[in-house]
Amino acid sequence: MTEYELPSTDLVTLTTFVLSEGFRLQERNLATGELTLLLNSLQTTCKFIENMVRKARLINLVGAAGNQNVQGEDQKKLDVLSNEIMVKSLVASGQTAVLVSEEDEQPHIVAEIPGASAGKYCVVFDPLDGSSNIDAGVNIGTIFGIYTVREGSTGSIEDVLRPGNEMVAAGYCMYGSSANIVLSTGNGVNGFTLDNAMGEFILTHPNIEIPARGKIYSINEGNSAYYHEPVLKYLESIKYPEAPKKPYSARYIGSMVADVHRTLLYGGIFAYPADKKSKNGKLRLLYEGFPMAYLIEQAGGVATTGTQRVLDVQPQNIHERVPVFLGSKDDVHDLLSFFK
Ligand code: AHM
Ligand code: MG
Repeated sequence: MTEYELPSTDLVTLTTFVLSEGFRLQERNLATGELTLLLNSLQTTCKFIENMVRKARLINLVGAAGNQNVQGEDQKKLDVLSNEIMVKSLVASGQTAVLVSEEDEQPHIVAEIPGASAGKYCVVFDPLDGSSNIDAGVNIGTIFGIYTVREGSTGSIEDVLRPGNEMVAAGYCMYGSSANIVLSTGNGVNGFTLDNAMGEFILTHPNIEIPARGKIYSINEGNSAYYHEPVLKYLESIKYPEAPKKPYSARYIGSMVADVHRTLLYGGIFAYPADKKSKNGKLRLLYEGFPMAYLIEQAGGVATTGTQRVLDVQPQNIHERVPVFLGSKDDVHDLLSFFK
């Protein structure tokens, strides 16, 4: 008997995978090695943040940073540090033109940064999502979406005020019991697990397909008092179904990355709806809604605001919010039937 088993898939690292994806895109004249360089830079960034997250309690990186971000939320020390790591690394990659971060009010226009050389990609990101879970050691993550700069542009806010269906790639890294990068470059979704000793992300979840129906619903039900009728009726239908259907289980971590990760693998529905208190819900369109909707659709699921495909929403400003329902195709369609 062996003491351990290798992953059942071929041993492929994220670096190898990204390189071969790059060749595939090049064959279709869609990309040069620049996207490969950018994705490698993001990979390094995630390893760096992962390292900080793991050590946070030991090196006094937990707790508030003492300032607020553009949303008026208290920033944690790790939020601030993760943002610095992302911005520095993405600028240093030489492949970016515009960066939008949850933590910074204004976009970074790379061509305007002294000494920096601009590239052709725009990256929108939440450097460390799930702030309320940071100090408790619960799963958190980094979310990112990538656009190509518009033809002739050297980088401006207009390059990122575009619907998510124009993104060329999206992904997240979850910092949990293991660190996992889940990535799509528009050709399905693949998941990688970090081997800390080797410092390599290994392909462990090839070609993720979300089950057509799940048994789990994931929503902050503490907000029920504010929910609109369709959401309340839908929740009632899955909690008190007609026999022989069984009630759904509730799972809610409060970190979008972790809740979406589970939804991708197990199926079901994740929601942060609009309600009587927040007319667009809580999640941010550009760097939470779009990347996750992109991944869910690439995995065969559905992501909607209740009235519109999330990826088709036209952003008006970089920090706007969006109601989100995403997950298994059949579950989201059931939800949508209550909006008709
Ligand atoms: P954050 O970007 O400040 O961390 O907020 C986003 C998070 C998501 O990860 C999660 O889905 C949601 O906020 C949870 O909100 P709530 O605590 O209201 O349920
Ligand atoms: Mg966030």
